[in-house]
Amino acid sequence: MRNWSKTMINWNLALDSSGGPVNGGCGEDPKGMCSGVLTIDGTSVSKNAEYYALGHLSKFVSPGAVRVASNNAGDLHNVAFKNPDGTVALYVTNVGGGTQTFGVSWNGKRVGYTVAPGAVATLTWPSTGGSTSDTQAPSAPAGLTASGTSTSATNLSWNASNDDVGVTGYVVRRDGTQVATPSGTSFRDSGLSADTEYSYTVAARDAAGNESARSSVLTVRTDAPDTQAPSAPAGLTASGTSTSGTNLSWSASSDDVGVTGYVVRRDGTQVATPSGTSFRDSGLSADTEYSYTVAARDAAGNESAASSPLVVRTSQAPEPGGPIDQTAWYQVINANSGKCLDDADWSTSNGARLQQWGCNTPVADNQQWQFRATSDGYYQVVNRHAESLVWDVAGGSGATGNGTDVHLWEYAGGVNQQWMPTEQADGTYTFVARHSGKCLDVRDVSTSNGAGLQQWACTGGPAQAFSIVEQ
Ligand SMILES: [Ca+2]
Ligand SMILES: [Ca+2]
Repeated sequence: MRNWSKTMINWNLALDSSGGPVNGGCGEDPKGMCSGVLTIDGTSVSKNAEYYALGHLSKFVSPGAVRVASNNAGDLHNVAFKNPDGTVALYVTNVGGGTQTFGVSWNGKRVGYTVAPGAVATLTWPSTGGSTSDTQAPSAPAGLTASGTSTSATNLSWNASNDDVGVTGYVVRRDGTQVATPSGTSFRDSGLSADTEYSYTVAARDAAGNESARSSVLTVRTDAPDTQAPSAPAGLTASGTSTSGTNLSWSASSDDVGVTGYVVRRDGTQVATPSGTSFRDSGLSADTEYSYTVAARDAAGNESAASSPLVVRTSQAPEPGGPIDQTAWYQVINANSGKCLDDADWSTSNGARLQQWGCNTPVADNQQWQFRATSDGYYQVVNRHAESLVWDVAGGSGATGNGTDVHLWEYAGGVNQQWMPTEQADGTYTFVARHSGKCLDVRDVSTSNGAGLQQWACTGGPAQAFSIVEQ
């Protein structure tokens, strides 16, 4: 069957174990030349290769089938047939002594299979709808049109073709070169050059590979690039300006194609690219002037001239004072432990420990503190027993790490000796060190007498919250 034969005859249905009986015609070695579908040895019946060949081929290869291909892949001898109904059968036999695994690729798909030594297998594929007898090409596609053409792409569409069996797809050619084989009646061609003419044709194909005549040629010219910048934004204004932020807004620009967004610059540096006509700038310093401009952009990257600059001055920080009376003395009580901040051991020396301790009754001087304004909302915090000593982050202005000890030291104007009290919604305060921006914090969230104080990144937790009680 592998060598184009059109039929196969097995002479012997059943022979004995020595290949007989024979009546000549089997050559010198009857057993080597004649074999039956079955071998009968006493009461034992065994099936020979012919048995399986007959079974597989008669079941899967129909009358009128054509041989497609055949090869010997090592010990795997094979032959494939295409049946009149379009189905395909692949017959494989393993003539070697070991198990063989193989793969078959067909129509873009792949299948793997394993056959034991001496075994045969038949793999079949369904009809693709094509027929070996389809020799008629589809009709040429009509109605080829382009839409949505941009500087770099165009959408092509056309009317479906007809075929005696069935159209399976189309071939799109740009300037005579195939660029796509869509199965449907449209295709978006992209990656084109701007302001350039392209000629398209489309042809239809059927499953047998017959290709129709090409459609009429459609010429498409891509758009010229957008080189015109939008108009400069007008009406730049600021509102809601605080100590640290401001809301900018402006009037929309216009463009020959379309504005896609804006560029906001603060003191000449780009800070945002909003798509709309407003932006809130934040993270600003208090009581500081900033100069803003806004420009518009289109999709091609053309940028307009800048708007007229707008100068915004942020608000001043709150004046020292507020709810804190600078002449009063206060207990400072941790919200987590309920204990009072305390000059440990009534020390009057630099380096004295700042600790928490149960609040004394009557209130002791070493548990009373006064807030004395320095500048910009910061205070030095003075102990009543040792008025020269204030809360001080150990190590000076460079000591900004989490866990750095806060102790008591003579006030010398250092930024590590100044604290900003900020009242929370529940009436407690956080105290932020001026040099580090970190919060006064009871070490290890302790509730014990003698626990020390440290600075730590502000968390909003109760170990960083304190109530102040005026004496
Ligand atoms: Ca056809
Ligand atoms: Ca433009």
